Amino acid sequence: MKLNIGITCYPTVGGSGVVATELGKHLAEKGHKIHFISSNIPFRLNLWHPNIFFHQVTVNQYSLFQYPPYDIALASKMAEVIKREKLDILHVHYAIPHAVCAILAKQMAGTDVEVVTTLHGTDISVLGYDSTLAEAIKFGIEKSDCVTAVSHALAEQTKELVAPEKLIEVIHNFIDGRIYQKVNIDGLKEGYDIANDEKVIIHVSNFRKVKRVRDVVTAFSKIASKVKAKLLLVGDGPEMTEICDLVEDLSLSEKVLFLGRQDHLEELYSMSDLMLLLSEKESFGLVALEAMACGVPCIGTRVGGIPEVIEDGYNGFLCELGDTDDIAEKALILLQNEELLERFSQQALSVPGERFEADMIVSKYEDLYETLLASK
Ligand code: GMT
Repeated sequence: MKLNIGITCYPTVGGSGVVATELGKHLAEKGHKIHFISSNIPFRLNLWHPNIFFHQVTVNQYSLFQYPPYDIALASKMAEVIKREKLDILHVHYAIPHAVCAILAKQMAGTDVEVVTTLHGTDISVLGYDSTLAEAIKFGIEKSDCVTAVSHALAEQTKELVAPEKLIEVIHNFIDGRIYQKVNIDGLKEGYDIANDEKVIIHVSNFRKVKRVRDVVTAFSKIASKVKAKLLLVGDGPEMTEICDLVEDLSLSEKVLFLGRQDHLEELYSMSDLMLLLSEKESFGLVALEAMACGVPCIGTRVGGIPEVIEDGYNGFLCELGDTDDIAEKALILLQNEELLERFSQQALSVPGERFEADMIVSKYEDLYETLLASK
């Protein structure tokens, strides 16, 4: 059955936007009509396809309003698209504000479009320290027709914090194996002035406090005191200045490359030997999966959904949050043993295809949509 599906996500950089956009692209390739409804074209929507449409939400600023009413404008645009495009499904990513807007839009439109909400983590981590949105998050979850979470850890945490009267189905994230694979990196190391015998460690994030980039740099300084290595820091965000200062204080300026936001991460992963993902909150850890698909073992913290992605002692290691001694020790076990590093790299390569393959995960969403529509 070919469906008309609306998708709303945060269009800026971020794993949830990546997953929502990739889902839309894959569904379009399978013949469904996909309507992205958002404030901007999602940054990964870099593909022309006759089944993909984009509906922009614009908010006018009137002096009467102290704050621009974005959520109302979004709900209104959703209602317009639901009616005009006869949407069967409206799939939103994040309860706040998207699920709440979708529920309002469904009422405005007066149709029986099915609202599917996928939780990616920040709703729940925000709730952990700020209860002002608690009722809205609970409402968004309970009034959606179906709710999914990107990891078992997130589903459990949602149950504990929100206690919704709703079943939360787990559908893991996925990556496109056509993009994330080991690619030819001839000349790339040279381009970055990295010697052939130097190990490359990579960290990719939005440099928020929860990503603990300080721990990445601290662990790297311990690693670099034992092996020749460079650290690639990819991304940008609020912690950047502090991290630059730390790199200087630790006299690591020659060894740390700040690459900022980058496209074509598959090339950077392909020249890396190890990824560090040392977050204090992480509902899934999409970057670890991307890195593994390019043959990069990962060291991650035993936090949130990370243990559902990294298999300790098989394609990487799990460490306790903030234990930079142990993290450095585990990294050195790999970096000082070529044979082991190669084995972990091979084992990492097979993970995305086995458990997080795009077609398999996209089919799970299609099944879920069809079940919902059949139960009407
Ligand atoms: O990690 C972030 O700060 C970005 C955030 C987002 O909204 O894109 O990522 C969340 O969703 C991703 C896709 O499901 C997950 O891979 C990330 O683990 C999750 N981030 C957190 O839980 C902190």
